[in-house]
Amino acid sequence: MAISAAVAAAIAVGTITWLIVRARGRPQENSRPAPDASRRIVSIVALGHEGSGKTVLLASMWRELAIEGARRVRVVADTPQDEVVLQGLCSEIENPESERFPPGTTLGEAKEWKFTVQARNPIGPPVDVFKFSYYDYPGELLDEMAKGREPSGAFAHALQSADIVVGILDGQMVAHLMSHGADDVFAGRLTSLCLALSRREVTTLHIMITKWDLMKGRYPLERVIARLKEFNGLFRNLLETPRVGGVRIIPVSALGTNGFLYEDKATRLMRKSATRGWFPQYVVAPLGCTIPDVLATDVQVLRDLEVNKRKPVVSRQDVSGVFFWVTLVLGLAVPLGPAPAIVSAIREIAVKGSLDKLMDSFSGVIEHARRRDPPRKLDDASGLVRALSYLREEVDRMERDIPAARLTVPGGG
Ligand SMILES: Nc1nc2c(ncn2[C@@H]2O[C@H](COP(=O)(O)OP(=O)(O)OP(=O)(O)O)[C@@H](O)[C@H]2O)c(=O)[nH]1
Ligand SMILES: [Mg+2]
Repeated sequence: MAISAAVAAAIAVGTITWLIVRARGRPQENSRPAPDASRRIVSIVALGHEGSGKTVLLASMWRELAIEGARRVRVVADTPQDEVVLQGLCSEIENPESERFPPGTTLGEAKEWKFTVQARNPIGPPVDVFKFSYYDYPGELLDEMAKGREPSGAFAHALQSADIVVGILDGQMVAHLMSHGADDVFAGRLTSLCLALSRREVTTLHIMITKWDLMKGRYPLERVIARLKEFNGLFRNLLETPRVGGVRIIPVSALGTNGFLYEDKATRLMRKSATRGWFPQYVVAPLGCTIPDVLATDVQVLRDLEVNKRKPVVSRQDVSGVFFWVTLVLGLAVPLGPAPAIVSAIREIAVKGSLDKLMDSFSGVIEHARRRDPPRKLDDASGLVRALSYLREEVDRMERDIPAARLTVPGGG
Protein backbone atom coordinates (compact mmCIF):
# COMPACT_ATOMS: atom_id res chain seq x y z
CA MET A 1 0.00 0.00 0.00
CA ALA A 2 2.85 2.34 0.98
CA ILE A 3 4.71 1.49 -2.24
CA SER A 4 1.68 2.13 -4.43
CA ALA A 5 1.04 5.43 -2.67
CA ALA A 6 4.68 6.45 -3.26
CA VAL A 7 4.47 5.50 -6.95
CA ALA A 8 1.15 7.38 -7.26
CA ALA A 9 2.68 10.44 -5.60
CA ALA A 10 5.76 10.31 -7.87
CA ILE A 11 3.62 10.05 -11.00
CA ALA A 12 1.35 12.86 -9.76
CA VAL A 13 4.30 15.17 -9.11
CA GLY A 14 5.77 14.29 -12.51
CA THR A 15 2.46 15.00 -14.24
CA ILE A 16 2.04 18.38 -12.54
CA THR A 17 5.62 19.38 -13.37
CA TRP A 18 5.06 18.40 -16.98
CA LEU A 19 1.84 20.41 -17.13
CA ILE A 20 3.53 23.49 -15.62
CA VAL A 21 6.43 23.29 -18.07
CA ARG A 22 3.95 22.87 -20.91
CA ALA A 23 1.83 25.79 -19.70
CA ARG A 24 4.89 28.06 -19.58
CA GLY A 25 5.14 28.25 -23.26
CA ARG A 26 6.06 25.24 -25.29
CA PRO A 27 5.73 26.66 -28.81
CA GLN A 28 2.84 25.25 -30.77
CA GLU A 29 3.53 23.55 -34.03
CA ASN A 30 2.04 25.40 -36.97
CA SER A 31 1.71 23.94 -40.36
CA ARG A 32 1.15 27.33 -42.07
CA PRO A 33 4.26 29.56 -42.21
CA ALA A 34 3.88 33.21 -41.19
CA PRO A 35 3.86 35.64 -44.14
CA ASP A 36 7.19 37.34 -44.77
CA ALA A 37 7.16 40.95 -43.46
CA SER A 38 9.90 42.14 -45.84
CA ARG A 39 7.69 41.28 -48.83
CA ARG A 40 4.72 43.16 -47.42
CA ILE A 41 4.90 46.41 -49.42
CA VAL A 42 2.00 48.76 -50.05
CA SER A 43 2.34 51.45 -52.72
CA ILE A 44 0.25 54.61 -52.53
CA VAL A 45 -0.35 57.30 -55.14
CA ALA A 46 -2.36 60.36 -54.17
CA LEU A 47 -3.91 61.98 -57.26
CA GLY A 48 -3.89 65.71 -56.65
CA HIS A 49 -3.38 68.83 -58.72
CA GLU A 50 -0.70 71.46 -58.35
CA GLY A 51 -0.66 73.00 -54.88
CA SER A 52 -3.23 70.57 -53.48
CA GLY A 53 -0.96 69.69 -50.55
CA LYS A 54 0.79 66.42 -51.53
CA THR A 55 4.31 67.35 -50.41
CA VAL A 56 3.31 69.06 -47.16
CA LEU A 57 1.18 66.00 -46.40
CA LEU A 58 4.14 63.69 -47.02
CA ALA A 59 6.34 65.73 -44.67
CA SER A 60 3.67 65.92 -41.97
CA MET A 61 2.96 62.18 -42.15
CA TRP A 62 6.63 61.38 -41.73
CA ARG A 63 6.92 63.84 -38.85
CA GLU A 64 3.92 62.31 -37.07
CA LEU A 65 5.34 58.82 -37.40
CA ALA A 66 9.09 59.41 -37.10
CA ILE A 67 9.16 59.08 -33.31
CA GLU A 68 7.34 56.10 -31.89
CA GLY A 69 6.21 57.61 -28.56
CA ALA A 70 3.84 55.67 -26.35
CA ARG A 71 2.24 53.88 -29.29
CA ARG A 72 5.56 52.07 -29.98
CA VAL A 73 5.03 52.24 -33.73
CA ARG A 74 7.18 54.36 -36.02
CA VAL A 75 8.28 54.72 -39.61
CA VAL A 76 11.79 55.06 -40.95
CA ALA A 77 12.55 56.34 -44.41
CA ASP A 78 14.40 54.10 -46.84
CA THR A 79 17.74 55.91 -46.59
CA PRO A 80 19.40 58.36 -44.18
CA GLN A 81 19.53 60.87 -47.06
CA ASP A 82 15.74 60.66 -47.40
CA GLU A 83 15.38 61.34 -43.68
CA VAL A 84 17.59 64.43 -44.07
CA VAL A 85 15.46 65.75 -46.96
CA LEU A 86 12.24 65.11 -45.00
CA GLN A 87 13.70 66.87 -41.97
CA GLY A 88 14.57 69.82 -44.21
CA LEU A 89 10.98 69.99 -45.50
CA CYS A 90 9.65 69.85 -41.94
CA SER A 91 12.01 72.60 -40.72
CA GLU A 92 10.87 74.84 -43.54
CA ILE A 93 7.20 74.20 -42.76
CA GLU A 94 7.63 74.60 -39.00
CA ASN A 95 9.84 77.69 -38.92
CA PRO A 96 7.61 80.63 -37.83
CA GLU A 97 10.36 83.10 -38.80
CA SER A 98 9.72 82.28 -42.43
CA GLU A 99 6.34 82.57 -44.10
CA ARG A 100 7.58 80.21 -46.77
CA PHE A 101 6.55 76.64 -47.44
CA PRO A 102 8.43 74.13 -49.57
CA PRO A 103 8.13 75.18 -53.22
CA GLY A 104 6.09 73.14 -55.71
CA THR A 105 7.63 69.79 -56.64
CA THR A 106 9.52 69.81 -59.93
CA LEU A 107 9.60 66.96 -62.46
CA GLY A 108 13.16 66.16 -61.39
CA GLU A 109 12.03 65.81 -57.78
CA ALA A 110 9.25 63.31 -58.51
CA LYS A 111 10.04 60.32 -56.36
CA GLU A 112 8.68 57.21 -54.73
CA TRP A 113 9.33 57.71 -51.01
CA LYS A 114 9.71 54.39 -49.25
CA PHE A 115 9.08 53.82 -45.57
CA THR A 116 9.34 50.88 -43.21
CA VAL A 117 6.81 50.63 -40.41
CA GLN A 118 8.32 49.22 -37.23
CA ALA A 119 6.77 48.17 -33.94
CA ARG A 120 8.53 47.63 -30.63
CA ASN A 121 8.01 45.96 -27.26
CA PRO A 122 9.23 47.67 -24.07
CA ILE A 123 12.29 45.45 -24.39
CA GLY A 124 14.06 44.20 -27.48
CA PRO A 125 14.73 45.79 -30.82
CA PRO A 126 12.01 47.13 -33.15
CA VAL A 127 10.73 44.72 -35.77
CA ASP A 128 9.84 45.63 -39.33
CA VAL A 129 6.17 44.89 -39.93
CA PHE A 130 5.48 46.29 -43.38
CA LYS A 131 6.68 48.85 -45.87
CA PHE A 132 4.76 51.46 -47.76
CA SER A 133 5.63 53.94 -50.46
CA TYR A 134 4.15 57.32 -51.33
CA TYR A 135 4.75 58.74 -54.77
CA ASP A 136 5.27 62.51 -54.75
CA TYR A 137 5.22 64.34 -58.08
CA PRO A 138 4.37 67.72 -59.58
CA GLY A 139 0.58 68.06 -59.75
CA GLU A 140 0.89 69.54 -63.23
CA LEU A 141 1.21 65.94 -64.46
CA LEU A 142 -2.51 65.62 -63.71
CA ASP A 143 -3.21 68.57 -65.97
CA GLU A 144 -1.61 66.55 -68.75
CA MET A 145 -4.10 63.79 -68.04
CA ALA A 146 -6.90 66.34 -68.09
CA LYS A 147 -5.86 67.30 -71.62
CA GLY A 148 -6.49 63.70 -72.64
CA ARG A 149 -2.79 62.72 -72.71
CA GLU A 150 -1.88 59.40 -71.19
CA PRO A 151 0.52 59.78 -68.28
CA SER A 152 4.02 58.65 -69.14
CA GLY A 153 7.27 57.60 -67.54
CA ALA A 154 7.70 56.94 -63.85
CA PHE A 155 4.39 58.60 -62.94
CA ALA A 156 2.46 56.31 -65.28
CA HIS A 157 4.27 53.29 -63.86
CA ALA A 158 3.62 54.35 -60.28
CA LEU A 159 -0.05 54.93 -61.03
CA GLN A 160 -0.56 51.62 -62.83
CA SER A 161 1.23 49.55 -60.23
CA ALA A 162 -0.12 51.33 -57.14
CA ASP A 163 -1.94 49.23 -54.57
CA ILE A 164 -3.83 52.30 -53.42
CA VAL A 165 -4.88 55.37 -55.39
CA VAL A 166 -6.44 58.16 -53.34
CA GLY A 167 -7.96 61.28 -54.84
CA ILE A 168 -7.02 64.68 -53.40
CA LEU A 169 -9.28 67.70 -53.38
CA ASP A 170 -7.46 70.93 -52.63
CA GLY A 171 -9.12 72.19 -49.44
CA GLN A 172 -8.34 75.77 -50.33
CA MET A 173 -10.41 75.45 -53.51
CA VAL A 174 -13.16 73.61 -51.66
CA ALA A 175 -13.27 76.36 -49.00
CA HIS A 176 -13.47 78.94 -51.77
CA LEU A 177 -16.37 77.04 -53.34
CA MET A 178 -18.15 77.00 -49.99
CA SER A 179 -17.68 80.71 -49.33
CA HIS A 180 -17.64 82.32 -52.77
CA GLY A 181 -19.28 79.84 -55.13
CA ALA A 182 -18.20 78.25 -58.39
CA ASP A 183 -14.72 78.63 -59.80
CA ASP A 184 -13.70 77.52 -63.30
CA VAL A 185 -10.26 76.25 -62.39
CA PHE A 186 -11.64 74.10 -59.61
CA ALA A 187 -14.51 72.87 -61.81
CA GLY A 188 -11.99 71.66 -64.44
CA ARG A 189 -9.74 70.05 -61.84
CA LEU A 190 -12.60 68.26 -60.13
CA THR A 191 -13.81 66.89 -63.45
CA SER A 192 -10.37 65.59 -64.43
CA LEU A 193 -9.84 64.05 -61.00
CA CYS A 194 -13.21 62.28 -61.17
CA LEU A 195 -12.40 60.90 -64.62
CA ALA A 196 -8.98 59.68 -63.51
CA LEU A 197 -10.45 58.00 -60.41
CA SER A 198 -13.33 56.44 -62.33
CA ARG A 199 -10.87 54.64 -64.63
CA ARG A 200 -9.54 52.58 -61.73
CA GLU A 201 -11.44 49.62 -60.42
CA VAL A 202 -11.28 50.00 -56.67
CA THR A 203 -13.15 48.19 -53.92
CA THR A 204 -13.36 51.36 -51.84
CA LEU A 205 -13.15 54.87 -53.25
CA HIS A 206 -10.99 57.12 -51.06
CA ILE A 207 -10.87 60.89 -51.49
CA MET A 208 -8.93 63.22 -49.21
CA ILE A 209 -9.85 66.85 -48.67
CA THR A 210 -6.64 68.62 -47.67
CA LYS A 211 -6.25 71.89 -45.68
CA TRP A 212 -9.25 70.96 -43.50
CA ASP A 213 -8.22 73.77 -41.12
CA LEU A 214 -9.75 76.18 -43.64
CA MET A 215 -13.17 74.54 -43.18
CA LYS A 216 -13.14 73.31 -39.61
CA GLY A 217 -15.82 75.03 -37.52
CA ARG A 218 -17.29 76.73 -40.60
CA TYR A 219 -18.46 74.01 -42.94
CA PRO A 220 -19.35 70.54 -41.65
CA LEU A 221 -18.08 67.73 -43.87
CA GLU A 222 -21.60 66.54 -44.81
CA ARG A 223 -22.40 70.02 -46.12
CA VAL A 224 -19.14 70.12 -48.06
CA ILE A 225 -19.89 66.75 -49.66
CA ALA A 226 -23.46 67.81 -50.54
CA ARG A 227 -22.17 71.04 -52.10
CA LEU A 228 -19.52 69.21 -54.14
CA LYS A 229 -22.16 66.77 -55.45
CA GLU A 230 -24.40 69.65 -56.42
CA PHE A 231 -21.49 71.51 -58.02
CA ASN A 232 -20.23 68.67 -60.18
CA GLY A 233 -22.36 65.87 -61.65
CA LEU A 234 -19.32 63.65 -62.27
CA PHE A 235 -18.39 63.89 -58.61
CA ARG A 236 -21.94 62.91 -57.63
CA ASN A 237 -21.91 59.94 -60.01
CA LEU A 238 -18.48 58.87 -58.79
CA LEU A 239 -19.71 58.83 -55.20
CA GLU A 240 -22.95 57.09 -56.07
CA THR A 241 -21.39 54.33 -58.19
CA PRO A 242 -22.02 51.10 -56.26
CA ARG A 243 -18.83 49.64 -54.79
CA VAL A 244 -18.53 46.67 -52.50
CA GLY A 245 -16.22 48.64 -50.22
CA GLY A 246 -18.13 51.92 -50.38
CA VAL A 247 -16.77 55.47 -50.34
CA ARG A 248 -14.78 57.39 -47.80
CA ILE A 249 -14.04 61.11 -47.76
CA ILE A 250 -11.06 61.81 -45.52
CA PRO A 251 -10.47 65.36 -44.24
CA VAL A 252 -6.81 66.04 -43.41
CA SER A 253 -4.94 69.07 -42.21
CA ALA A 254 -1.18 68.77 -42.59
CA LEU A 255 -0.72 72.12 -40.87
CA GLY A 256 -3.13 71.29 -38.04
CA THR A 257 -6.32 72.88 -36.82
CA ASN A 258 -4.93 74.66 -33.73
CA GLY A 259 -4.23 77.99 -35.41
CA PHE A 260 -0.56 77.29 -36.25
CA LEU A 261 -1.45 78.71 -39.66
CA TYR A 262 -3.79 81.67 -39.38
CA GLU A 263 -5.05 84.52 -41.52
CA ASP A 264 -3.55 87.89 -40.62
CA LYS A 265 -6.64 90.13 -40.40
CA ALA A 266 -4.75 93.26 -41.57
CA THR A 267 -2.94 91.83 -44.59
CA ARG A 268 -5.29 88.85 -45.23
CA LEU A 269 -2.12 86.76 -45.68
CA MET A 270 -1.65 83.37 -44.08
CA ARG A 271 0.95 83.44 -41.30
CA LYS A 272 2.56 80.88 -39.04
CA SER A 273 2.03 81.35 -35.34
CA ALA A 274 5.17 81.62 -33.23
CA THR A 275 3.36 80.23 -30.18
CA ARG A 276 0.92 77.54 -31.31
CA GLY A 277 3.30 74.88 -32.62
CA TRP A 278 2.79 72.49 -35.52
CA PHE A 279 0.35 69.65 -34.82
CA PRO A 280 -0.80 67.92 -38.02
CA GLN A 281 -4.37 66.58 -37.83
CA TYR A 282 -5.70 63.29 -39.24
CA VAL A 283 -2.66 62.82 -41.51
CA VAL A 284 -2.19 59.19 -40.45
CA ALA A 285 -5.89 58.38 -40.96
CA PRO A 286 -5.54 57.98 -44.76
CA LEU A 287 -2.98 55.22 -44.13
CA GLY A 288 -5.35 53.61 -41.62
CA CYS A 289 -8.27 53.79 -44.06
CA THR A 290 -6.40 52.13 -46.91
CA ILE A 291 -3.44 49.95 -45.88
CA PRO A 292 -5.31 47.34 -43.77
CA ASP A 293 -7.38 46.33 -46.82
CA VAL A 294 -4.23 45.62 -48.82
CA LEU A 295 -2.75 43.60 -45.96
CA ALA A 296 -6.02 41.78 -45.26
CA THR A 297 -4.78 38.34 -46.37
CA ASP A 298 -1.62 38.55 -44.28
CA VAL A 299 -3.62 39.79 -41.33
CA GLN A 300 -5.98 36.81 -41.61
CA VAL A 301 -3.09 34.31 -41.76
CA LEU A 302 -1.37 35.97 -38.81
CA ARG A 303 -4.61 36.13 -36.85
CA ASP A 304 -5.11 32.37 -37.35
CA LEU A 305 -1.55 31.74 -36.20
CA GLU A 306 -2.06 33.97 -33.18
CA VAL A 307 -5.36 32.31 -32.25
CA ASN A 308 -3.65 28.88 -32.37
CA LYS A 309 -0.79 30.16 -30.28
CA ARG A 310 -3.14 31.57 -27.65
CA LYS A 311 -5.33 28.48 -27.36
CA PRO A 312 -5.01 27.46 -23.71
CA VAL A 313 -2.48 24.64 -23.53
CA VAL A 314 -4.00 23.30 -20.34
CA SER A 315 -7.34 23.80 -18.64
CA ARG A 316 -8.65 22.90 -15.22
CA GLN A 317 -10.72 20.16 -16.78
CA ASP A 318 -7.66 18.74 -18.58
CA VAL A 319 -5.71 18.68 -15.34
CA SER A 320 -8.58 17.05 -13.48
CA GLY A 321 -9.08 14.53 -16.30
CA VAL A 322 -5.40 13.61 -16.42
CA PHE A 323 -5.46 12.96 -12.71
CA PHE A 324 -8.55 10.84 -12.95
CA TRP A 325 -6.97 8.59 -15.58
CA VAL A 326 -3.59 8.44 -13.84
CA THR A 327 -5.39 7.43 -10.67
CA LEU A 328 -7.55 4.87 -12.44
CA VAL A 329 -4.63 3.27 -14.28
CA LEU A 330 -2.63 3.16 -11.06
CA GLY A 331 -5.55 1.57 -9.31
CA LEU A 332 -5.73 -1.16 -11.97
CA ALA A 333 -2.01 -1.67 -12.49
CA VAL A 334 -0.56 -1.52 -8.99
CA PRO A 335 -1.60 -4.31 -6.60
CA LEU A 336 -3.06 -2.68 -3.51
CA GLY A 337 -3.15 -5.46 -0.95
CA PRO A 338 -5.66 -8.26 -1.04
CA ALA A 339 -8.55 -6.36 -2.66
CA PRO A 340 -9.12 -7.08 -6.39
CA ALA A 341 -7.82 -4.43 -8.79
CA ILE A 342 -11.30 -3.27 -9.78
CA VAL A 343 -12.24 -2.63 -6.15
CA SER A 344 -9.05 -0.60 -5.68
CA ALA A 345 -9.88 1.36 -8.76
CA ILE A 346 -13.34 2.15 -7.42
CA ARG A 347 -11.72 3.19 -4.16
CA GLU A 348 -9.41 5.50 -6.12
CA ILE A 349 -12.37 6.99 -7.98
CA ALA A 350 -13.95 7.70 -4.64
CA VAL A 351 -11.02 9.89 -3.66
CA LYS A 352 -11.23 11.71 -7.00
CA GLY A 353 -13.43 14.40 -5.46
CA SER A 354 -10.75 15.47 -3.07
CA LEU A 355 -8.11 15.16 -5.79
CA ASP A 356 -10.21 17.46 -7.95
CA LYS A 357 -10.12 20.07 -5.20
CA LEU A 358 -6.36 19.62 -4.95
CA MET A 359 -6.00 20.01 -8.70
CA ASP A 360 -8.10 23.15 -8.67
CA SER A 361 -5.40 24.80 -6.64
CA PHE A 362 -2.66 23.24 -8.81
CA SER A 363 -4.25 24.51 -12.00
CA GLY A 364 -4.18 27.95 -10.34
CA VAL A 365 -0.42 27.51 -9.92
CA ILE A 366 -0.16 26.48 -13.58
CA GLU A 367 -2.13 29.53 -14.70
CA HIS A 368 0.10 31.72 -12.56
CA ALA A 369 3.20 30.13 -14.12
CA ARG A 370 1.81 30.93 -17.55
CA ARG A 371 1.23 34.56 -16.63
CA ARG A 372 4.77 34.88 -15.25
CA ASP A 373 6.12 33.90 -18.67
CA PRO A 374 8.88 36.40 -19.57
CA PRO A 375 7.60 38.91 -22.21
CA ARG A 376 8.11 37.36 -25.59
CA LYS A 377 10.23 39.17 -28.13
CA LEU A 378 7.81 41.07 -30.36
CA ASP A 379 7.24 38.84 -33.34
CA ASP A 380 5.92 39.59 -36.77
CA ALA A 381 2.30 38.84 -35.91
CA SER A 382 2.06 40.94 -32.76
CA GLY A 383 4.06 43.74 -34.45
CA LEU A 384 1.66 43.86 -37.38
CA VAL A 385 -1.32 43.76 -35.04
CA ARG A 386 0.15 46.62 -33.00
CA ALA A 387 0.83 48.76 -36.09
CA LEU A 388 -2.61 48.13 -37.57
CA SER A 389 -4.31 48.78 -34.22
CA TYR A 390 -2.56 52.12 -34.03
CA LEU A 391 -3.67 53.00 -37.59
CA ARG A 392 -7.21 51.96 -36.65
CA GLU A 393 -7.11 54.23 -33.58
CA GLU A 394 -6.18 57.16 -35.81
CA VAL A 395 -9.18 56.41 -38.07
CA ASP A 396 -11.44 56.09 -35.02
CA ARG A 397 -10.26 59.45 -33.72
CA MET A 398 -11.01 61.11 -37.04
CA GLU A 399 -14.47 59.49 -37.18
CA ARG A 400 -15.24 60.56 -33.61
CA ASP A 401 -14.34 64.16 -34.46
CA ILE A 402 -15.98 64.13 -37.90
CA PRO A 403 -18.71 61.46 -38.16
CA ALA A 404 -19.27 62.21 -41.88
CA ALA A 405 -15.76 60.84 -42.51
CA ARG A 406 -17.11 57.32 -41.87
CA LEU A 407 -17.17 54.81 -44.66
CA THR A 408 -20.47 54.91 -46.55
CA VAL A 409 -21.69 52.07 -48.71
CA PRO A 410 -24.31 53.20 -51.27
CA GLY A 411 -27.51 51.31 -50.59
CA GLY A 412 -25.89 49.91 -47.47
CA GLY A 413 -27.88 52.14 -45.10
N1 LIG B 1 -4.17 75.92 -44.74
C1 LIG B 1 -3.41 74.93 -45.15
N2 LIG B 1 -2.58 75.10 -46.19
C2 LIG B 1 -1.83 74.07 -46.60
C3 LIG B 1 -1.88 72.81 -45.98
N3 LIG B 1 -1.06 71.99 -46.63
C4 LIG B 1 -0.50 72.71 -47.61
N4 LIG B 1 -0.96 73.97 -47.60
C5 LIG B 1 -0.61 75.08 -48.51
O1 LIG B 1 -0.65 74.58 -49.82
C6 LIG B 1 0.58 74.85 -50.47
C7 LIG B 1 0.91 73.76 -51.46
O2 LIG B 1 1.20 72.57 -50.77
P1 LIG B 1 2.15 71.47 -51.43
O3 LIG B 1 2.21 70.34 -50.48
O4 LIG B 1 3.43 72.05 -51.86
O5 LIG B 1 1.29 71.07 -52.71
P2 LIG B 1 1.66 69.96 -53.80
O6 LIG B 1 0.42 69.18 -54.06
O7 LIG B 1 2.83 69.18 -53.40
O8 LIG B 1 1.97 70.85 -55.05
P3 LIG B 1 2.85 70.46 -56.35
O9 LIG B 1 4.15 69.94 -55.86
O10 LIG B 1 2.99 71.77 -57.08
O11 LIG B 1 2.08 69.48 -57.11
C8 LIG B 1 1.58 74.98 -49.33
O12 LIG B 1 2.67 75.78 -49.73
C9 LIG B 1 0.75 75.63 -48.25
O13 LIG B 1 0.73 77.02 -48.43
C10 LIG B 1 -2.77 72.65 -44.85
O14 LIG B 1 -2.89 71.58 -44.23
N5 LIG B 1 -3.51 73.73 -44.50
MG1 LIG C 1 4.70 68.93 -54.18
